[in-house]
Amino acid sequence: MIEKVLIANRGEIALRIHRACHEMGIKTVAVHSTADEDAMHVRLADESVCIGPPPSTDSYLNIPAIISAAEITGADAIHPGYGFLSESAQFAEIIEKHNIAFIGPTAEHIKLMGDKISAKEAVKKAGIPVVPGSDGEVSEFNDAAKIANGIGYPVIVKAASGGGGRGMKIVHNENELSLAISSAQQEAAAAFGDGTVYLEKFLTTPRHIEIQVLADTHGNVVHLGERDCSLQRRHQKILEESPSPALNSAGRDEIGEVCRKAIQTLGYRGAGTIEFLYENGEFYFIEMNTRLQVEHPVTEMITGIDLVREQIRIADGQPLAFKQEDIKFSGHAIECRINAEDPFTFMPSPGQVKDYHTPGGLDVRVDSGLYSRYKIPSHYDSMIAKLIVHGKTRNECLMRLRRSLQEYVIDGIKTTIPLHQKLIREDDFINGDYNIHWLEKYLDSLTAD
Ligand code: MV4
Repeated sequence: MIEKVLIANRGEIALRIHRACHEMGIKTVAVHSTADEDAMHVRLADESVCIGPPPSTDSYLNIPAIISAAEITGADAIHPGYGFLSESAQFAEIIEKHNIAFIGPTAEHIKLMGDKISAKEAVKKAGIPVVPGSDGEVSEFNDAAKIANGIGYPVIVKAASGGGGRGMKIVHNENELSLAISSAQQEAAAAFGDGTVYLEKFLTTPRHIEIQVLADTHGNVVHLGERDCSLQRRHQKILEESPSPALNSAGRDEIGEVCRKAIQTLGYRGAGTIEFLYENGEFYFIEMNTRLQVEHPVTEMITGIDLVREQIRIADGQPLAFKQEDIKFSGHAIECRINAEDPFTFMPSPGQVKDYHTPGGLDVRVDSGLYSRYKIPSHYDSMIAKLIVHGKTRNECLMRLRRSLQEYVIDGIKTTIPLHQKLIREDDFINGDYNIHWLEKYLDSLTAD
């Protein structure tokens, strides 16, 4: 039985995990850097341990310090949240060697999905549609040219150890191919210590749609529908929604069932997200995330399922409490990520919060560690809050979101709230008519005049 969970994270996600634990009667241990002594996640937890100085490499990424904190406090499980050590196979392995439960998948599955080539090969074998491209690594120009001719230009060169948009090169014709491969290889070797690259057909105007799955240790797997995460800037998501405006319930059931079966075949455990590009009615796998994601609340709002509670139950060896047919998708949910940044230049704006007032009312959720007079440290990610709103229809959700964004007061710093207020009034957004390039074009158009 899991009785005490160490939360190896900070900010809103640390609070989110704490809340699930306390509802389950589980004690929590917060870890924190010296910059986070006054953070809400430290105040809420039953116990807290300082694990190092402000830079995350010395604190939130410091595996020995975190393991020591778990041993000292007698925690029987560790939840990594997202970011930081959440996709470190080494962290998962060390935790389990210390007889502590890792609230996440096995180290083997983290490793498998961390390498984009082995991930693609594994999910393809398990029946998931992938982007046409090379079968594995490309190194020889002649092989690459043959593959590119076969699939047709444009193609994209990606780093096997990349992901999240790092180390990619778009190639429009054969003349550009050789240089793209060698520079991608060099950049990947420098950035990830692995110069392996592969080739894919470049999809020009896709949406980014991802499927949430949950798998227990008894072979039961469910999918929890999709999230549309197409609205992003420089690979940072800004707003996410579910259902996707591009999908109907038959389309959802179809791709969801493909994912459910594949995850079962792979023997995966825990929460996971299968990321697709979606273009002309077709899904193309790109990556799998082996962790809880920032945008998980939109799925919780339309399914009523507490994803963190399920993660903990799975780590505790319990079977899923529901079957696929028990899962009902209800209404529409949208999440706005609120960053301590200038809303239009995205320059970071850390500092002290003055007046603070959160929106409320029916179907309005705020996940945040903010409070009045809190000093936002400059050492970490600029996301300071998530506003998640639900409605019976997309239109009702939008009405409620407009109202909630108006109510939200975060004085003393710049935030991305004004961007959201403007964005959700755009016709293309209201019509659900957007793809992965829409937001950057929109932002360009704002600064052009
Ligand atoms: C692509 C693509 C087009 N075609 N792959 C960017 C992040 C990484 N997860 C994969 N990415 C892309 N892969 C093929 N074959 C376009 C992108 C991409 C993108 C994907 C999702 C969300 C936003 C994006 C923004 C630019 C490019």
